[in-house]
Amino acid sequence: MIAAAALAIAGFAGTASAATEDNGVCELGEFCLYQHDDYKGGVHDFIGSDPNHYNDYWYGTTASVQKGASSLKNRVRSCSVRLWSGASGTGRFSGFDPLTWTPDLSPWNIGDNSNVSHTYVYCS
Ligand SMILES: [Ca+2]
Ligand SMILES: [Ca+2]
Repeated sequence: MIAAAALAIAGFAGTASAATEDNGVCELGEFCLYQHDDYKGGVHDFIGSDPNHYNDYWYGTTASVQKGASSLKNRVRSCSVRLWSGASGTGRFSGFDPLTWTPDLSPWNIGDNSNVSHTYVYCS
C-alpha cells in the first residue's frame, strides 16, 4: 500500500512537474525577462500578468527588473504577452506570441530597458 502510493507520487512528479515562479529557472508556462541580450545576466520568471515590475528582482539580487530587461522568453503555451512601458498595461507596448523567444528588445516598439508591466492577452 505504501509502496503503491510512493510509486503514484513519483509517477506524477515525473510526468507533470509544475513551473515555480521566481525560482530563477525559466520553465514551460512562464514569462521570463533577462537583464542583457541573448538571455544573459539576471533573470526573473513570472507566472501571470504583473502591473508593476518595480517590486520584482533579478533572481538572487535586490536589483529591480523595472526598466532593465533586454531580452525575454514567452514560454506560456496559451497566451501572448504584452510588455508595457507604463504601470498596469499603459504606455507603449510590444506583443510576444506564445512560445517565442526574443533575444534583443531594442528593435521592438517597447525597446530595451523600458519594461514597467506586462499583461497576458489572447489566452486560449
Ligand atoms: Ca520558474
Ligand atoms: Ca510586480
